[in-house]
Amino acid sequence: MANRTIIHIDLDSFFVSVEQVLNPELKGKPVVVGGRPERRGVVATASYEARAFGLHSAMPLVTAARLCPEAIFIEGNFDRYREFSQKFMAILNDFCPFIEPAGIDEAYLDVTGFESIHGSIRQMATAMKERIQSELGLSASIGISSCKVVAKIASDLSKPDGLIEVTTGEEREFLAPLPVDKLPGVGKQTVKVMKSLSIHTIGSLSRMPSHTLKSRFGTAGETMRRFANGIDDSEVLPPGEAKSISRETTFGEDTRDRVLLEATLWAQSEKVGADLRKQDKQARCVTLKVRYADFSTITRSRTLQENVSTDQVIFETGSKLLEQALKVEMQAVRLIGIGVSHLVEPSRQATLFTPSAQELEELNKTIDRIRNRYGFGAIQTGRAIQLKDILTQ
Ligand code: TTP
Ligand code: MG
Repeated sequence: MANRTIIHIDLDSFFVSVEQVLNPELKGKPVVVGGRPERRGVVATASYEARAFGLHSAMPLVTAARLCPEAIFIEGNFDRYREFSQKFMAILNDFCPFIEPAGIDEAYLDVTGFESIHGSIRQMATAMKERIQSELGLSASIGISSCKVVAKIASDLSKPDGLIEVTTGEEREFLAPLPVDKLPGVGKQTVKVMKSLSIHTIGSLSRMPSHTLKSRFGTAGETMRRFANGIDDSEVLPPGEAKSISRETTFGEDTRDRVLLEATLWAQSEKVGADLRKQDKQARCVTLKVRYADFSTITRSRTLQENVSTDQVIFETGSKLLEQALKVEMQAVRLIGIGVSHLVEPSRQATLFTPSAQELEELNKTIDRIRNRYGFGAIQTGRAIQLKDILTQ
């Protein structure tokens, strides 16, 4: 996967901080949101002053009151938190549209390439923190890294009001000394099993043989090992949207016929492109999938400089990936597929497009309109003509 820059941002003691903005008398004091301690229930969040007494989220309120009798207990007002959350996300959106909210007070941003706008990603992150502070009165913590998992751990470690940037290539060294429970998904049970294997730090986890982890933790073991090595290819995805659009075709007979492979890819690209435009989306990543005669399957992705929505660019990208894949593998192909992911709102900056790209987009839209009216087969374009009798899906 191409080099990326990811920000993870999380507000500090969110519910309590909102209460402190609404009532400044609460500032600098041990405050708990979750309800009155006489009532059964748990701490939603505690201010950092209260955390110094050992209070934390999910602790029974009675225990919290015993550990910190002077704490101020508040019921909380979820509607207000939601309001602040929406404003927080809107500020992030001003900085970068590639956002994946990961909770009420946290989000991932794919800020790859944004240093040219802000001088550096660190400056961008600092500006974000300043705006959130000045407009909402809240402090945020930020992690910057080449992948989501490391960015998340970095922001967590920087709390409160912090900023940690992990240089690309130094992810492993950054993670190595940390205790394993800093990794997302590693809870108390997992920590116990890891202890029995003498795994205490993320570094020792990263050095464990794959098969040992697989036998103890199943497929989650492999994910943990990759995370421990600072490897996480997962994308920053907007919520509730189709994560990808794809088409694949299994051939009646395994084939090495380049003309057939390319023609199939073209027909698939047209359908993927049409779906993309129907959703009024553009994509940043194109993925080719190839399954060989022996059922081994590869996927190859390319992140593009500019958003795509035309069949031609999807096809050309897929075709280049296919060419590379076929160079290293001599087997016949059983299945081929193409997909787009990292879907975004169309960029309206016409200057980004060369005139020919704009013309292509117009042509694609015209063909879409005809097909919407008369059916997909009403127009056969380019290489797909060779497929009339072959394609079944
Ligand atoms: P978190 O971001 O996990 O916690 P936080 O913002 O209070 O503190 P920090 O990030 O500085 O460590 O959760 C965000 C909000 O979600 C939190 O303010 C309250 C709510 N929450 C609960 O209601 N119950 C919980 O168990 C947790 C963890 C959070
Ligand atoms: Mg938080």
